Amino acid sequence: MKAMRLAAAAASVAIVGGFAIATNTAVAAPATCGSGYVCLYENDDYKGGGVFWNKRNAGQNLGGALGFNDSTNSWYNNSNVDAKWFYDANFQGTARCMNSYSSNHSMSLDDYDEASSEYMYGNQTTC
Ligand SMILES: [Ca+2]
Ligand SMILES: [Ca+2]
Repeated sequence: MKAMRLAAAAASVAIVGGFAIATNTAVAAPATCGSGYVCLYENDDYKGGGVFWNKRNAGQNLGGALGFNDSTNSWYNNSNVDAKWFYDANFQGTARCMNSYSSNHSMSLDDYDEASSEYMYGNQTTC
């Protein structure tokens, strides 16, 4: 996971020493992803419909009423805690980290349209 963390940090230029700093070169959070939220998007580059979650130490299934099962192509974690998304419902199956203040504007083809649940932690040490 270290490589993923470094890649994410390089992409967002938002993590320095574990806290976020604002710089001119930082990739700004999408307008749709408010401070404190983990945001999943239907399409690349934070476009399409989204699911926005800000409850710590809690998660949700993306199917059912949300209608977002196997839909996620990009995500933005605009919070100071780690989160994960899972291939299967109820936080099961392969898990992928969404480190605090990081993002992925285009997930790998393997991960495309796979997310079925997500969980937001209460710390920066889970991922
Ligand atoms: Ca999609
Ligand atoms: Ca799935």
